[in-house]
Amino acid sequence: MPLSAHTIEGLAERLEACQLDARETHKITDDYPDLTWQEAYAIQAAILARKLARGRKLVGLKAGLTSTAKMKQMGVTSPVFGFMTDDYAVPHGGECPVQGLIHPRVEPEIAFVTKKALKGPGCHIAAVLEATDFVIPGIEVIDSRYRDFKFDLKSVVADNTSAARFVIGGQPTRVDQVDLRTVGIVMEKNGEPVAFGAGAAVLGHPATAIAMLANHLGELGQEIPAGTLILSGGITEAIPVAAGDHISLHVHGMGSTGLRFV
Ligand code: OOG
Ligand code: MG
Repeated sequence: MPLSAHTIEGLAERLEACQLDARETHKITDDYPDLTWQEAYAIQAAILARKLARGRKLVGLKAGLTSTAKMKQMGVTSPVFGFMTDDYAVPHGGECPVQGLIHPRVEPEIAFVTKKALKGPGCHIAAVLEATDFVIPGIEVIDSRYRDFKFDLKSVVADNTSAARFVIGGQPTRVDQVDLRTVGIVMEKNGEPVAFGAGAAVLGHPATAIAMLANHLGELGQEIPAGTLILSGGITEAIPVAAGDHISLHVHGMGSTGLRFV
């Protein structure tokens, strides 16, 4: 039986309350094992609608579970898509209070900013590169609302793909100035290198993640507007963080960004 609009709204309310109160909950699929992709994305959309109704602004989109390292870590096999609102943004070099988060982890990512709309179906890497204004280093702070950070794909989609905070910074770089497959990254925690990789870890080329997002939105009759910030997904496994940790991400030729957990 498909979930009623009332049930979807109730599940969105539960997940968002857990996010706002920084407490864990059980998976949506524990109660609704037959949850469909459409319903999972409908719950996520209802969470966004709740935030917008309170005056929050949509500031970006994200692809997640786009690297083999991430898929292996979480035991899943395909990418997922979510959003960020203005309250998720941490300033470059700024502080991120851990109060308000449950069990945060950080991910090294390449962020894209578009200068033209991207519309699926049929969106491909060349269209993404053509529509990209610049790329820039980004660190995503993920924080699953599910107990022990364990979930299945549909539950994590409903939970807005664990989105919690993010920071971007460094050198905005044109896509013809960098090879996004071979570009190397190092993420440091308190000065110690903890994650290393190259852009190709993300679906062979991080722009592929943006094309997949455009194709996903195309199925819903939506597009990626010009001027959209998009996180293309963690290049490595996510690294747990706690108050006192300083995280920095260096991307070859694209500068660095970072944040401090307090
Ligand atoms: C889901 C979100 C993953 C990424 O970059 O792979 C993600 C999770 O692992 O909690 O944002
Ligand atoms: Mg991510």
